[in-house]
Amino acid sequence: MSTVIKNGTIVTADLTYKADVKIEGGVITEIGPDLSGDETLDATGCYVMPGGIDPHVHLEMPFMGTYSADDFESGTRAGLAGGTTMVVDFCLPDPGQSLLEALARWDNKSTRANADYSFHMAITSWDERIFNEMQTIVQDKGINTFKHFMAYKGALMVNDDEMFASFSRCAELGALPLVHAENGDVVAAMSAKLLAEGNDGPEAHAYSRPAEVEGEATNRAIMLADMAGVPLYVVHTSCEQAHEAIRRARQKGMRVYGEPLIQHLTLDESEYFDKDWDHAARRVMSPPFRNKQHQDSLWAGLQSGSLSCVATDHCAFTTEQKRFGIGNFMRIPNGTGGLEDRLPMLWTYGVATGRLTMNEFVAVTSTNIAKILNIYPKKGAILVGADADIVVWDPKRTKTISAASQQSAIDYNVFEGKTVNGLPRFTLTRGLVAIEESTIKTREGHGKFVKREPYPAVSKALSTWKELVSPRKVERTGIPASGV
Ligand code: DUC
Ligand code: ZN
Ligand code: ZN
Ligand code: ZN
Repeated sequence: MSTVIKNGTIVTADLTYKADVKIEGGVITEIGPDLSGDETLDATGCYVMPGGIDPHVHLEMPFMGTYSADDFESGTRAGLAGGTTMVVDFCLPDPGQSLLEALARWDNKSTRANADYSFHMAITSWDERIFNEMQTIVQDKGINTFKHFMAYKGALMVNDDEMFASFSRCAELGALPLVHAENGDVVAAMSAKLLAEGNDGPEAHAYSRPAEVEGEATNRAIMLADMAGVPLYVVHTSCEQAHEAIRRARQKGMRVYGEPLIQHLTLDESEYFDKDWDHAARRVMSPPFRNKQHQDSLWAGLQSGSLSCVATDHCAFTTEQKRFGIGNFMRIPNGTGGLEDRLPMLWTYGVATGRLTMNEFVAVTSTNIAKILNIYPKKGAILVGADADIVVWDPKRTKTISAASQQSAIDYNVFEGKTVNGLPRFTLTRGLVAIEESTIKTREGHGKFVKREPYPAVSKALSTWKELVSPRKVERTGIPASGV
């Protein structure tokens, strides 16, 4: 059985050209003029692009006393409906749980996925068992990224010494550390003060997490990564201070990647102020939405290349779940949705406005992250041999975003009422047509775990637990010699 996508214009991160695409056995087998196959998908007037990869989602995640409402089935269905063909979820060990125990739970949860997926492993505590398991995670389990929370004190947060040790371990294993960069001590102090002063509403969440706490933590994480001799990926970069730190590090030759979210690019802090409680609480996430200057900085970063990819941090909670925080903003489950809307919103506010070229759009929604995660060109490419994860993008299709017609399991949408110009005509996951205009044809369980190989390790010799705790001489990389 073969499928041919005919009469479209292929758009990749570096090329735009007219050609048909032939798919057999879930992979691209031919690209060229006048191809034919058993099944034809008409792409007249459309752009044929690598499916989106969302590097940052939380599906059915235990968090703040509840579970995020979209699971791997509804989450990947929402993604496909919006042209996203792969997600990377965060595997989060419970307190005291080993990495491998947590991974077994995530393997179990993900069996219903409609599209391919991978995991980042979170380091939420630090001891010899975790240190040892990191090697198994990288070498046997196909996970080459480790997430560190610098916030959520008393829950997920790791301290600087733990983070530095874990970064050093990443360096020797050929893994990439990720950070949620907010100063958790300061956030905890400011939150307690706001609450004590009677500020219990959702707007206090934004006041408790100003841009400075993110800028400080981003700087700190970059310096620790430099000392450990390892690249760094900063999730949900939302402000100029964090972007500035990333830009400066990159100029010095460090491999530091920044990931703005579609929410921070298109929604601002006015969503929290002078709004009804539900409206504001539904938009409580960390980091919170910022003002226009920060948004401009993020757009500039995507344009200039100092920021690398656009994600969602999709972590959806129902209104009922958000209401756990009535009377205490610290109990409002943090998170917003966006999986279905990331590509249409970025196209509408990025490509249609002239801020991004179509090729840059593909780069920041798919190809860049495929390269960073070491899965290119299996993913993120329209090339012979690549997985047929493809979106046939119709720039003339339009809709007004509404919770009433979304795939996500929650009862509202933070982009409600926004009109998008540009939507999938077809979304294919490894050759399977999962979306045909508004018709959902997803197949539960079709999604497969994507193994990711380690990167070439910076230091070849693996240390023992004892050596890592009292480190040997640190090899610094990425900073040019003086005088350069
Ligand atoms: N931020 C959120 O808003 N939700 C999930 C975790 C996070 O860091
Ligand atoms: Zn985070
Ligand atoms: Zn409202
Ligand atoms: Zn997150």
